[in-house]
Amino acid sequence: MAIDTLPGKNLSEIIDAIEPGPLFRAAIEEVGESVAPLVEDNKKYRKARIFERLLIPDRVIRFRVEWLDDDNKVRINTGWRVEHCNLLGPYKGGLRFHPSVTEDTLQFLAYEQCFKNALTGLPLGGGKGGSDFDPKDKSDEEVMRFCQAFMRELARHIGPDIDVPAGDIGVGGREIGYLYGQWLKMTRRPGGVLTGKPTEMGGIPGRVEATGFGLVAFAKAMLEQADDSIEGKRVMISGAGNVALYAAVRARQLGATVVSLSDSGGCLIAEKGLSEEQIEEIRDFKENQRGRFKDYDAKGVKFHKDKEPWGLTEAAVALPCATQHEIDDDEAATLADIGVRFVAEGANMPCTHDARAVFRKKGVRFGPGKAANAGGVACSGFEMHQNASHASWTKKDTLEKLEQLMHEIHELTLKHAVEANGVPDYGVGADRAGFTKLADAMVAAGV
Ligand code: NDP
Ligand code: 2IT
Repeated sequence: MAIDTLPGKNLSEIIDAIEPGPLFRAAIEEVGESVAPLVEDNKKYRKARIFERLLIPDRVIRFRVEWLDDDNKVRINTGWRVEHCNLLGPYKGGLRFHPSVTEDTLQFLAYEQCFKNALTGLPLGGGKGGSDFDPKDKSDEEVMRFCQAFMRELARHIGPDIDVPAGDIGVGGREIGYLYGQWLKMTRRPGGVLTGKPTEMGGIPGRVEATGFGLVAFAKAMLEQADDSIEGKRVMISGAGNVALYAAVRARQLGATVVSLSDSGGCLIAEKGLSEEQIEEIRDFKENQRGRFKDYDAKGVKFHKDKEPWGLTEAAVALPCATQHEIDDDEAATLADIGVRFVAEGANMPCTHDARAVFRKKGVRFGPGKAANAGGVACSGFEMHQNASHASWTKKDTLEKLEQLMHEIHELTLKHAVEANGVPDYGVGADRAGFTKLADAMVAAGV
């Protein structure tokens, strides 16, 4: 069904009309519920059909990526870049390399990114890209050849003022280095075309820490808003990648007890908390040795094969930092039962719609990824600024600015939140604050 046959129909009929995949549907239904009253009350938004127009990406680029493996065999993957909306600035968002990636995954991520980027107040549009390539079982040389092949096609679509990719699952400093190296060979144009670059190549100091540190700053603000403090709290974290590891570092720095981490093979539970030395050791194990938790052994730490941390110990704060839909309604109820009062999403959409409903019902404060994990892309915005102005930021500059910005995002989200069961619904707050910025820009830009 074409969306244009439905002017004036309700939001769910509009959503059905674009026939979204399951993840994209989950993301747009969530936003739809939050912003429906804003759209109802605003004649300009309805006349300009803002909600409908924001559902459809500006364009989706799909391409073949062909490369040679270490046995000189031809390998083929699919690559995508979803350029969702550039009303607020160049398309901006990460690249994900994971075998589970489909167009649906990237459409949901690109849509979410537009709202997140709007919340930062920086001139950033929204996009996302990636591939079904799995870097996990590949040699360094294979990863390099894949990244070079991926960039051979991507290069014609991106640029520092057009579309600026960065990292996400499976894309860290190593991959960004190879992608940027290939861009340089093809274009001779150093600068802000990618963010998360190695610091020797124009990357900003502090980008590695930014998402995890920003997440903990947001969680800290949520606790303070409730007249509480993160100090001394038991914090449960899932994932052991870029976001999770630096969330653990920062939570520990602020005096919290980090009781879990996980990878796709299982989870680590540290009943008495991970020491600072253990967190550093795990960071080296994961970042440099690319180790798996099943092979990690340390005092006071127990590995649970094929398990997620939810329910395996007690905590007051949960920071899901692995991937989408890792917490469903049953797991949300378990979290509430073991005493979790605060959930802040480090990953994008790790909690299902039903999980969020459970948190709302049980009065658990919930910080949505759009707001809580915006520190990563905000820091990417700083990197674009650094590159465009040929400047050199220090890590201190970055982390101070990040802290301030996360505080502002918390305030903005809170301002637009409604109350549910006596606690602020930050989910609604983030959707409404982001939507208002995008909608006002779309009205101003005309049709
Ligand atoms: P990484 O690739 O660095 O780490 C991902 C971690 O999550 C790994 O420990 C991985 O385990 C685990 N994981 C990934 N997929 C699955 C899965 N299907 N099942 C179980 N575990 C899984 O990614 P990031 O830390 O960068 O990203 C994590 C989340 O944070 C994503 O949702 C991403 O979109 C979001 N995010 C990232 C930002 C960034 O700046 N990097 C910014 C904002 C949000 P394993 O190694 O076993 O696969
Ligand atoms: O989901 C995200 O915000 C990211 N993966 C970071 C995007 C970016 O452009 O830094």
